[in-house]
Amino acid sequence: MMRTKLYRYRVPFTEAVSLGDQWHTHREGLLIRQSLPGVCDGWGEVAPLPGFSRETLPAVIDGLLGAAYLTGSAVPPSVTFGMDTAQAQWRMAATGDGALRRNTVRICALLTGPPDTVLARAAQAAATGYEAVKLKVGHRGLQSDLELARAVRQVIGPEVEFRLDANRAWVFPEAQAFAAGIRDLGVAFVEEPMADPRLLPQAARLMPVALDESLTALSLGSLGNHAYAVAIVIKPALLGGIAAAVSWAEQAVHLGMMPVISAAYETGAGMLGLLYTAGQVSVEAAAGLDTYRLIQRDVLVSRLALAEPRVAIPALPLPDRDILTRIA
Ligand code: OSB
Ligand code: MG
Repeated sequence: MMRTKLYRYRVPFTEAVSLGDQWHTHREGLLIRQSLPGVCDGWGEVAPLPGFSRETLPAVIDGLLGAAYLTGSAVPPSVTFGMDTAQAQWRMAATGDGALRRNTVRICALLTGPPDTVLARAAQAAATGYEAVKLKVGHRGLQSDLELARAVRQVIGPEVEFRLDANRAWVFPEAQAFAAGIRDLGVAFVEEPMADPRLLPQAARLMPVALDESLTALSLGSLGNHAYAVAIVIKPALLGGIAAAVSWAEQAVHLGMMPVISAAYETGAGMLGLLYTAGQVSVEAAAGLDTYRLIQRDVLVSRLALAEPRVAIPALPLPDRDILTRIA
C-alpha cells in the first residue's frame, strides 16, 4: 500500500529575509513522504512562500489533511512541486537519472547584506569561480543602488554574468534613470524593474529585462507575447512543480529567452527538486539556488553542498526527524 506521511518544520534564517512587505526570521513548511515500503521512497517539500505564493501554509495543510485536492479544488503549485520532488526521487533510485541532461548545475551567487558584505561576497564569488552573481536593487535609493552595482562590476571583473533584481520597485522615471546608470555595466538582465508590470515592454527598450513575479499571472501559451524579456526566472514551487517548470524553461528557450531555475527559499529537501529541475533543461543558465545559504538549520541530516559555483545533483536526502513534527 502506498503511504503518504506529512511532517511540519520551522527553521531559522541566518539573517532576516524580506518577502513582499514583511520580514521573516524563519522558514516554515511541510515535507511530504511518499513510499511503498521496501519498494520506493521519496521526500518532497511543500512550502508556500509568504508574499509570493497565492496559497498559504494553513490552507495547504487543510487541503492535504482533508480531501480537497481529490475532489475538485485545484492543487496549488507548492503541493505539485513537493509531489514531483518525491516522485523524482523514486525514479532516480529505481531507474537512475534518465531525465537529467547533466550531472552538475551551475549556481548564481546571491549577494545579500549591507554594501560591505555585498562587495566582499562579490569578490569571493569571482575568486572562487562563480560565473554569475545577482544583486537585489530598488531598496537603497537610486544613487546608492547604482554606486553599489558599479562597485560590484568592478570587483567581479568583466567576465562574470551580472544579474540585478528590482522586485517591482520603480515607477517609470526611476527605471529610466537606473537604466541610464547601468548602461556601461554589462548587466545580463534586471528582474522585474516595474511597479506596474504593464510598463515592462517599455522598460525593456531601456535595459535587458527578466520576468519573475509576472510569470504567475501568465499562462505558458502567452509567454510569446512577452518576448521583449531576455530571461525568465522559473520558480517550480510557484509555477506548478518540476514538469511545469521544465515546460516553461523549454518554451523560453524556444522564444530565445534565458531559462533561470530559481529557489523560493526552500530547505535542502526542496533544493533537491530544484537541482533535478535545472538538470533537465536543455539550455543551462546558472540557477538561483544560493538562498540555501540563508537556511540556518536544514531539515536534512547533512547539508547539501550548494555553496559552490557548480554543484553535483546529490543522491537521496535523509531528513532529520528531530526537526520534523509529524502531522499525518
Ligand atoms: O525575487 O527572485 C526573487 C527568492 C524567493 C522569492 C523571490 C526571489 C528569490 C530569489 C532567489 O532571489 C535567488 C535567485 O534568484 O538567485
Ligand atoms: Mg526575482
